[in-house]
Amino acid sequence: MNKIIITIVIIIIVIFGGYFIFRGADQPTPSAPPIINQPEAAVPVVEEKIITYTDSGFSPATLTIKKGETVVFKNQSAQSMWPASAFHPTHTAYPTTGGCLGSTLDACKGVQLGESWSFQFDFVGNWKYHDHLNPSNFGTIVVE
Ligand SMILES: [Cu+2]
Repeated sequence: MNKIIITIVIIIIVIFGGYFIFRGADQPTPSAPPIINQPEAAVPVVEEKIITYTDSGFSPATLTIKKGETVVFKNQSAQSMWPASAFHPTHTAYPTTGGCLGSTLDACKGVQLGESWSFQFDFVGNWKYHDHLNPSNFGTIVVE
């Protein structure tokens, strides 16, 4: 008789114990709010449009950009480079004035190895340019 009572008590303990264990597992654990690790003001990332000048010329030869974007001409050649608007030697194809010889699309000096020169294109069109120091090297900026 005692064994039966003890067995029933053990079964009840196991059932209730299991009930409480599973009930506890079902309850969602409170979680901390996600930590947002971002600066308060998002800084717009401006993609650099780069043209590399090597001994074999400007690369890419034709670069397509959007109006208002800036192109960086990087000199990685053995000589100085002087990016300037077509056409050599007047440099008047790009529709601005006030440059050294014609339009403002003109570096106005030889850009040394490792240096760069940047120009912002504000007019839609196909703008040809060349190296004023070596006019056989040229390229085109397509502004859309
Ligand atoms: Cu020129």
